[in-house]
Amino acid sequence: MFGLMDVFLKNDPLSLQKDILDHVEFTVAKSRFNFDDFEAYHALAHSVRDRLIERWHDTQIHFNRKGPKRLYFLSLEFLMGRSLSNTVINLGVRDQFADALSQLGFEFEVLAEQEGDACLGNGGLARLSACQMDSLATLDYPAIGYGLRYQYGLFRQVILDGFQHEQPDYWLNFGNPWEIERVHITYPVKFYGTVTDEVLNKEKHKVWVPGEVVEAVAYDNPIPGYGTRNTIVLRLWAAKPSDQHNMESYNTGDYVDAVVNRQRAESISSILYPDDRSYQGKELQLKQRYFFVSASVQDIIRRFKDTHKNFNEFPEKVALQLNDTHPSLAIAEVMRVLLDEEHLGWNRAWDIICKIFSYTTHTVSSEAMEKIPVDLMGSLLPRHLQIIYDINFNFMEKLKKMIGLDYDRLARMSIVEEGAVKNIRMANLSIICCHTVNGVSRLHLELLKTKVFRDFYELWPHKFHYKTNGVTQRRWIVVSNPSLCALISKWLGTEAWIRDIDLLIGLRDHATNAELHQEWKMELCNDLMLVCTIGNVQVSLNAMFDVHTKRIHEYKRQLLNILGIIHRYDSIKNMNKNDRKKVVPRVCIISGKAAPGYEIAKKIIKLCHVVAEKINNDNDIGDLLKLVFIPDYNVSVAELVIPGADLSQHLSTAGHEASGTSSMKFLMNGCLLLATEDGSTIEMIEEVGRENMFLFGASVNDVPALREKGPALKVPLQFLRVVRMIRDGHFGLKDYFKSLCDKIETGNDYFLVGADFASYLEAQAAADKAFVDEDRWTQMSILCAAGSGKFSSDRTIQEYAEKTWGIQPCRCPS
Ligand code: 26M
Repeated sequence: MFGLMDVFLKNDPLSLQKDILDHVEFTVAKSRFNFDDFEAYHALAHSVRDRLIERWHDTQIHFNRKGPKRLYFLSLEFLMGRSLSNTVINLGVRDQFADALSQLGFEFEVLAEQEGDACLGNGGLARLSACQMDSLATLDYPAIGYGLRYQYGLFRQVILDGFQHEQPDYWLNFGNPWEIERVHITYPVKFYGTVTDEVLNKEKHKVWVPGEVVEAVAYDNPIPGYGTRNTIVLRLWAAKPSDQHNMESYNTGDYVDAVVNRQRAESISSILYPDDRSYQGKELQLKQRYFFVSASVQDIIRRFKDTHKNFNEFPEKVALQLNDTHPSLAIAEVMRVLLDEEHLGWNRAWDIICKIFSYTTHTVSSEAMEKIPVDLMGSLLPRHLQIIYDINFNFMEKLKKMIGLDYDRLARMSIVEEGAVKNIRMANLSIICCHTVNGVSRLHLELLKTKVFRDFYELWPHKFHYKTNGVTQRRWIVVSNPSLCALISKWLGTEAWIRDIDLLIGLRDHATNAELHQEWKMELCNDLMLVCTIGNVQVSLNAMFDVHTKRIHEYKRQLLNILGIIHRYDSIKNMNKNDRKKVVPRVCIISGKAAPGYEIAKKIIKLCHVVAEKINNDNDIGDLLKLVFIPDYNVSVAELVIPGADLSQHLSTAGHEASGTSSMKFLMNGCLLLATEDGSTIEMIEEVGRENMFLFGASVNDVPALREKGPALKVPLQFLRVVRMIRDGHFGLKDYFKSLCDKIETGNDYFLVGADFASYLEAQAAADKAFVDEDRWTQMSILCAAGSGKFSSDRTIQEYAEKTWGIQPCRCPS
């Protein structure tokens, strides 16, 4: 008789070698005596995947046995990056695999480099989803993530002559060892058609007769927890033609055309839309969202019905989290299923809806809130439009009783926006139907309460909360900065902080310890990887590595950084030899993608390149200043850049960044922050102390008055001078940059670049001053890492679990 342990895959070097070689031979189909790095990576990944599957099965069996309330996390975007290193670390088999590989003549790190990024998302929101999945698994929560399996991830950014070009990211080209195709888990998704009334058992029911049906197939991506056997799943849907798809065309005889037509169904899940923060109501995008929502809802209801005879217990077993409004059609879809397919009746169905949905918003401006044209919704999803109208009618009636006939307010709060084009406001739908609305930082909630969602806050103050964002220390320290990870464990005397981030604060006790300082400084100087990634620009290792990486957006003010760099360049040029000796050498790194249609953002990228060209080729400046733009910023680039940064910049105009999460990754890695008091930075000040950061700029409360001043606003002479340099063609292309300069002209400068310039330069000077005092800098750096514990996604997820979702850990025995 086998003991349970005997049937598990073994992790000793010999067994691992055998597994890898078997996969070389039988999965990759290469000779075990002759295979290259890429083939070795695939065989390795498959051996790791076997171990993932084993744990995932155990987890599923355990969850099914216990029957806990489950969280369903709905997000249109997940930025997973690479999986190999993260997986072996979470499984606790990194060193065993590395040993096995070295005996086969391969280096783990080299093989890990073979993997491409999974970029199924745009930016902050999408990477947050990935971090949260890691925390859900690690904290043993019974959760399932749902998303779309786009064939084309976020566009690749290629820079040609300093201009951004977009290229398709056909990421599945070389196969994806991390997914498991579930050919038998498929659901039909309906579109278009008409709604009719039918009588069943003497009761009237709506019946939706679709005009098109597409099939959704599940692809499962296991997500392992760290320090636990629990492994949860991210289920991604892909579209394929359905056998019911447009049957008519076959009967009309044109077989070939009909088959070609069928193939078009796949386009629904083919592309991730780049974020331009203004939802354009494209038909294919709406189709994509409903496709995602419908497949996920069918899967959730099927799972519930497997073990329940009726819906009485549904709210006790199901929590649905909407990651922004993108999946908010799920509200109407669950309502439709409960009404039209389960025949629950309006009141019971509505009662369930109000108990199961929660919503997190990731934006600060009402302009960025999603709207769907009523006409579009009516044609694609006729039944859903009816349901949304019914929800709105009931809400409006109730509202009139509560606030009276305040027509302006009623119009603002209505789900339906009247006007030249009628729109459905997805945020209003979400607030009305969800039990909880979360912001992503304390300041963000304040802005929601007082501005964006004020009317709703006054009506239902109890619905509004915030959960400050966090990031996972597993990926952002353990995977991406192994030497810092070892150092932290050594000084804390334990690795337990990897699961219990609160322990990090223990570093504070050693903040002035000379021995730690020595080791920490070595760690800070560890910029080599970063230098390799910036390639052909020669830089000094003594320089301060100053990093500004995130999506390019006016509100994030990369322009402020570039103007600051021009000012620094200009100042050095005007210095005598003696003064130049006092300049702290800088390597400025900027990286990020601009939305393809966002012209100003693209000009900012070009400006960065022309300025870099000028500075980097000026021999008179030498090592004192370099500017490098790293193309195609993604998770893997971030993993290289963040550990090597000395200073990072977070320059959003106060009140515009809902939270910001890259700052958290830098902070954990002991990088100092130069930042405005915006988003989650405000909470960082409380955790690490103002004296350990370089803060500048207008605060949220100052911003309106500054904007009000218009042309009367005072801006410093240095600012006028650097803008003039661009206007005069100092860096070439003066006509091209004119519109960019006009945007920051006094009176037109919405994001207050000019107003914050003087204070920005002061903060930069303060950073220079601190950098030359090595002990002071090292101590600040230690205190930043020590104080970063609050910004772990473990804390965020625990708050969501306890306060919003009402779920409990369900730990699989190991
Ligand atoms: C919209 C229309 C069409 C296609 C895509 C979009 C779209 C996609 C993502 C719009 C917005 C999207 O994300 C918003 C976002 O990433 N917000 C960021 O969320 C982070 C996590 O909460 C915060 O830290 C950032 O402050 C916030 O900007």
